[in-house]
Amino acid sequence: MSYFLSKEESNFYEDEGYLVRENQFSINEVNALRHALERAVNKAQEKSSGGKAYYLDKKKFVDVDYMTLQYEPQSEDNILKVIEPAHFLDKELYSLTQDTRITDPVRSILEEDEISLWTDKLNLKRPGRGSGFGWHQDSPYWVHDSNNVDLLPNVYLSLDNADENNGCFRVIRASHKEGCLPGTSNGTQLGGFYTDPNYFNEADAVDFNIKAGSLVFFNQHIVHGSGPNLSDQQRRAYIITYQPKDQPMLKSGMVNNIN
Ligand SMILES: O=C(O)CCC(=O)C(=O)O
Repeated sequence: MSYFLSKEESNFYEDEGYLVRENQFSINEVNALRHALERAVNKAQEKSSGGKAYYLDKKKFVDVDYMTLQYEPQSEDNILKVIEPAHFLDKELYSLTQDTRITDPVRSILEEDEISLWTDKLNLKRPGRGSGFGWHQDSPYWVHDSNNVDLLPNVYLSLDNADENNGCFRVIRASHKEGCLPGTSNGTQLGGFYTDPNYFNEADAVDFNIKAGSLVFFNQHIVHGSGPNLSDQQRRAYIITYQPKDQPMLKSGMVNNIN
């Protein structure tokens, strides 16, 4: 079975900068992936004591084993917000990076049969604690490390049902067309990574009220973000980013071609 994009889907992705494919993974598969995610979280927490901690805008980060851990702000009990990358923490996450439901559409987007992994991250957004992600593009984070910044499509796999209450993923439709946009200049350390609101229109936001097991493919230049999780439900996701074959991964510099 193959999962390449239809012409219509490819055109939609090109025009809008994103594409949703709902219910691609069964609830049994999602449950197994949730376990894999929680195993990865435990491993990352164990490793974190051997890493290097630092603070940006009072937010805690730890670098360990080619991995960056980001913690929830104002959380005294060290709640993890993001683990990047996570594929080497658990074999099920690693296998997922090779799953054709994810990689065939990416091959269509890149118009390449052979692709490699760029990066991947677990976004954990815990009930009542998980903070949001301000509007930003991914490309300004990557432009200095990649020779292919126009060729880094993302895939968001929703591991919980999501809506505005638990901080569903959102994009600004068609905001990917101008490449890297200017960042805000509010004097903070991370401010430059948030997109200047003069360069997009929040009225063009698309909220992904999607079920666990659904996929959102999105362009590395699209402006995206999400609100906090104020609910009592989890809102976990795995985001995987690809590139053409034989290219080094973001953090480790190793090459991880997809079979
Ligand atoms: O998980 C989310 O809701 C947003 C994630 C995001 O913006 C990112 O990881 O760049």
